[in-house]
Amino acid sequence: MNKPLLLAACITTVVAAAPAWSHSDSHNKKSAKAAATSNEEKAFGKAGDPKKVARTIHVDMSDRMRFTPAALTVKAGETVKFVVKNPGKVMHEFVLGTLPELKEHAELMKKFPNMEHDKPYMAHVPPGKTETIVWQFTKDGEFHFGCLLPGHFEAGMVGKINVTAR
Ligand SMILES: [Cu+2]
Repeated sequence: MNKPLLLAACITTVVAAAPAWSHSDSHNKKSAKAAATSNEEKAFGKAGDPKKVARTIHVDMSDRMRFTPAALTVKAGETVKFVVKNPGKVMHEFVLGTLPELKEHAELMKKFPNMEHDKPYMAHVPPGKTETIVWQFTKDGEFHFGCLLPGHFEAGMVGKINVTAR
């Protein structure tokens, strides 16, 4: 067997393993976002219709590894527009999820800090910028949001969302 073929096989294995973590299955940001917007429902909801936004919530991120506010309450069924601002000097991100999912992603980000990931429940916000995401919370329960950049989540960059039954 020649070497290039062997190398190609290794790369294929790594790529194939990634979607199980639902993190890096995007080679192209635009197509990944469009595909995800169309359907994918998660335990904590689904991509929201911008025309049905019932509430806008502003969230600030800081280099002290905190979100403000760090606790939110929304109603099941509600479509929320998150306006996520990063007034700091380093990159931050706002990723919605269940606590176990966020922990898994944070671990994965430590191993692959440059992994590409883009989903409708994530906002990557460079210093000085503001990004928005629209999300519909479909079920009641306790969910979270976190910054999964290496070290940030562990430093306390996590918040809680209580979704109440309608
Ligand atoms: Cu951060």
